[in-house]
Amino acid sequence: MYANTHSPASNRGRIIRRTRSSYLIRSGNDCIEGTLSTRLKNESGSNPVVVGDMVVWNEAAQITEVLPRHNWLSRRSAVPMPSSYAQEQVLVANVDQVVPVLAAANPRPAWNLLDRFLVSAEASDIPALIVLTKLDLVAGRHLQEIEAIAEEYRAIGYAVVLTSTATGRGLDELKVCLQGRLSALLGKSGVGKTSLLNAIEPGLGQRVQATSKATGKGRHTTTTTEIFALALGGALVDTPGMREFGLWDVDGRDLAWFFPEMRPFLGRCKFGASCRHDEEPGCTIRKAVVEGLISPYRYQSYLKLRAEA
Ligand SMILES: Nc1nc2c(ncn2[C@@H]2O[C@H](COP(=O)(O)OP(=O)(O)OP(=O)(O)O)[C@@H](O)[C@H]2O)c(=O)[nH]1
Ligand SMILES: [Mg+2]
Ligand SMILES: [Zn+2]
Repeated sequence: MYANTHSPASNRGRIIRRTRSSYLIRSGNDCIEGTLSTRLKNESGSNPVVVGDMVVWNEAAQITEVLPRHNWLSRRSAVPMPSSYAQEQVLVANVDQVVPVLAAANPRPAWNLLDRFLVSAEASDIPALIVLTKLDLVAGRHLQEIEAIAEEYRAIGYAVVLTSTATGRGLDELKVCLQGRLSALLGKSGVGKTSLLNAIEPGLGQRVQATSKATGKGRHTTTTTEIFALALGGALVDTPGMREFGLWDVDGRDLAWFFPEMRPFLGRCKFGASCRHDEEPGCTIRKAVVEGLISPYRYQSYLKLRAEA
């Protein structure tokens, strides 16, 4: 149904889905299918309009303007090419929180990928909520390990929810964290992002698919980024699974700042701001790792990202 385009207030809305040739815009209770105006098509940069953007369209249902973004989450373009040609890929804009999702098993949790999401969220000034799901698949020592790691992230200050769509564990707690907010689910293929969406909003019935038995890898069941409104208030952005997440526009010198547990130690290294917190003598960050004040795993993530930045 087309909105009344004569009233200036009505031709504004939010991009809720993007396909190859068109954009689905929600405005109040209406959905409008729009295309890009010639001016926006010619705009430099690869992501003039992304899911979450607030836009204005004209009588021909052409998007003519993108309102300034409050925030956006980007990664380095996954296309393999010389890094000098790397491009920014904006995944989503104007969200209230990002929700990295990891499976306790099948596929195994990718903690470094989680740290990439967290650093990127910190750099974009977007709060993060960590969801560990498929908890029904682990028991005993494996379960204790997952719970211990969850505690480490809580100690840093992140909210962590442990869920299972098979048993219903943690879903009520998750709902409280999602209520009234626009939250973006992020994670590898097959971790259970769409399953969480379906569990929270049973009417949706979005397609999910078993991970490949042979490889344990996901099958990329979700292929488009889309916003789904939640009956409890707020909305979820479901995204296609991501295997890689290269940081975009994060200066190596700022990287430690985006590990919140490192902040209290910054500025006190012997070599001051030029310290890479690697092998330098008198490094307060490495000292904090040795003293058990910073998780060695998080520090390894830091070093890995530092080498890339
Ligand atoms: N045992 C168990 N299986 C789950 C759980 N959540 C999801 N699954 C299964 O995991 C598989 C993948 O789930 P999806 O929800 O499609 O995963 P996804 O993250 O959306 O994957 P992509 O769309 O490819 O990114 C499906 O077979 C689900 O039934 C869970 O809590 N426990
Ligand atoms: Mg999915
Ligand atoms: Zn240092």
